[in-house]
Amino acid sequence: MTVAITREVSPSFAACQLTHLERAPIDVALAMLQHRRYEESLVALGCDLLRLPAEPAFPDAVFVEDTAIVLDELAVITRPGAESRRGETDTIVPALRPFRPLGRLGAPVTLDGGDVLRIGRTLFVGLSSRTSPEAVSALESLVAPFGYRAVGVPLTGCLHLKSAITEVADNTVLVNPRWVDVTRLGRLETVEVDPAEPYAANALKIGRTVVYPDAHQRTRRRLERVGVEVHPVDVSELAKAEGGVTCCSLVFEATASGARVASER
Ligand code: CIR
Repeated sequence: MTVAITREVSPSFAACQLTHLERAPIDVALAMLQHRRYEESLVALGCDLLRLPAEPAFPDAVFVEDTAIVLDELAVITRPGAESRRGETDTIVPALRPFRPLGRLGAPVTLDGGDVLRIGRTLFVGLSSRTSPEAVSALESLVAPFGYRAVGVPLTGCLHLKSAITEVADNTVLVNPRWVDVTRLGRLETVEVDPAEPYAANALKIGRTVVYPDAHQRTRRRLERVGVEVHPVDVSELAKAEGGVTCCSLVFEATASGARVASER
């Protein structure tokens, strides 16, 4: 069973953090509707949805990806880089506990889950404004017992590593080469975003399909040309908050005992 943890859009969403975008008016009711449609897409693709209630005190709490890294063997609770987001992890801990043993990154390191791209047994960690260089070794010390390594990756021009690169099929990544040097990630097949669509590198892979913003039609055609199946979603209001499709969920396989707990809810 595939589980997707999401969190409803906060009523204070318009007060979100912004790093690279100018603040544009956000229609919060529309953001809530788009988010609901996004959740429906996850269910249509076979996920069992675990929706957490909105957090009025945390405008960015819909972006649950930043609060945890869920691996097969454990989940690591992060320490988000933006101070306004630190408290978001408090309700993620009980949500993940039924599914995985938990590790936790402690002060002073900071790390946003959006900076962590797992390819096989390697966790690539974006050295963004949110993630401290020391987070790489701190993360590695938690995951090394399970055979993972962590590798820091420099970034320019974007918020998180997964704004610049995501996995769209086995050993294949979608990348904006202006924001990250993909050769640092080893030998991978690459699809580059259309240069007119710099924000198009964030795709959420579920099975053989990617959930993908319908705003990026040119890059969508590039994905389809290489055989990636695209499930489009309209996330225009979430994008105004610098959120993409990976940011809004934590997707993972439930263990047998986790599956039992989830269905008992
Ligand atoms: C922030 O700046 O933290 C939010 N407005 C956007 C976070 C997006 N999360 C992600 O890319 N993983």
